[in-house]
Amino acid sequence: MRWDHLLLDCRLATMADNGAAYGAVERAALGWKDGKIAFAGPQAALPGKPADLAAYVESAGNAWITPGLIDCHTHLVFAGNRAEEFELRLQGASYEEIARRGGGIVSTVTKTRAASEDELLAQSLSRAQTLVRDGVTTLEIKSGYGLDLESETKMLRVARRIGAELRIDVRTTFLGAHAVPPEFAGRQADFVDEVCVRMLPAIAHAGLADAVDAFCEGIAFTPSEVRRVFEQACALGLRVKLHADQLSDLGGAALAAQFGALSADHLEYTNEEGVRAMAAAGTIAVLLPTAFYVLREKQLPPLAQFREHGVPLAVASDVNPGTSPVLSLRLSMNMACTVFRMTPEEALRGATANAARALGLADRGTLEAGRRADFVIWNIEHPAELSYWIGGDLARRVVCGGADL
Ligand code: DI6
Ligand code: FE
Repeated sequence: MRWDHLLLDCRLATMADNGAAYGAVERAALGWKDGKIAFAGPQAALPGKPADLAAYVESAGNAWITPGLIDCHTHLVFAGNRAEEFELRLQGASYEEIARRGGGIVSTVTKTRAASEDELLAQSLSRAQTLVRDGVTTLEIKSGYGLDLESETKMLRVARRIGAELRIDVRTTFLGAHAVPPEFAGRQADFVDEVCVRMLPAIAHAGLADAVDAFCEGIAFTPSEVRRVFEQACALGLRVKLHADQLSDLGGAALAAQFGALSADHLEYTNEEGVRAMAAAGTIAVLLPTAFYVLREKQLPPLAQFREHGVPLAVASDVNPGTSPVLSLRLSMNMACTVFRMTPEEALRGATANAARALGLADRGTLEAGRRADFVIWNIEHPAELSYWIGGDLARRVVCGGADL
C-alpha cells in the first residue's frame, strides 16, 4: 500500500492546532495517496525509507506548503460588469441609491438572464481560473443573478461546470432571496413565495445547491422574509448562511444563529447579542474586507467581540460585479489585515481551516493525515507573506485532490 507521492524537505503551515504559529512543522514531509493526505509531519517521523513509502519521491526544496485556499463566499458567476456604476459611485451616488434606482444587482440580473449557459461559463471561467492560480482549490459560488427558476438553475449548473473544467471543488449556494427582480416590483412578498414554494424545492430536488443563502438588509429582504426562506431550506434538509448586518443592524447574525447557520457573512453592524448567539450556535463569521473597502464603509465588524466570544473567523473574496470586483483571495486576506486588523495567521486560518467550517466541510482546511490532498507550494520565505504581498505570482504549484492543477 505505497503512497502515490511523497514530498521531502517541506515547511508545512498545517493550520492544525499543534501549538505552533500557523501549525508550522519545519523539516517536514508530505505524502498522499488516492487524493488524500497519508502523512504530514516531521520528516524524521516518516515510518520508513522514502523510496519504500511512495511510488514517487521528490524534494520541495524547503518551500512553504499550506492547505489549498478556500474561498467560502463568492458571486463569481455573472454576465457583464458594473464599471459604469463604479463611475457613478465615484461621482457621489451610494450603493443603496443605485440599487433603489433599479441599477445594482438588478442590472446584473438582466445581463445574466440574457446570456446563454455557455456564454456565462466563458465569462465566469476565467475569473475562477485567476483565483485558482492564486491558490484556491475549493470555491463557493452563489446564484442570485438569475432570480427566476430557469436562470438560477443555469447559474448553478455553470458553477458546477467550473468545478469540472478546472478540476477544483466548487460548492454551490442558492441565493434566490438576493434582490427582487423587475417582474415582481412592488410584490416582494410574492417573490419570497416564488423562492420558497417554487424555486427552492426544484433546486433542492435537482441537487444543484449545497446550501441556501439570503440577503437580509434594508435594500433587500426583511428578517421575517429570511425566516420563511430558512424554514423552507431546513425542511428540505439544506444548511443555511446569511448576508447579515452589512449596511445596517437588522439582527441578522442572531437570526442566522437561530437556524444553526454554517456562517453569517459581512457582519459590520452586528451587535454583541448577535456575536454571543453565533458563538453558541457554532456559526462562523465570514468577513469580506474587499466589499467593505469598495463601498468605503466606515463601520468595522466587531472583531474584538468575535475573538472574545470565540467565534471562528473566515475571510472570503465576495467576488461580485458590484461591491467586490476582486480576483485574488490573497488580496482579501491582505485587507483583512490592513483594514480589519486581523493578524496574517488569522487571515490564513480564515482562508483555510475556518473557511472549510463555513462550508460545513470537515475533510479539508488543514494539512493532516486523512484530509483531502489539497495544498499549495509557495514561493515565499514566511507564511505571513501570503497576506503581506499585494498581487504577485506566489503559488508555485497548486494541488487539488492529489492532482496538480
Ligand atoms: N452582498 C454583496 O456584497 C453582494 N450581494 C450581497 O448580497 C453584492 C452583489 C452586487 O452588488 O451585485
Ligand atoms: Fe456576498
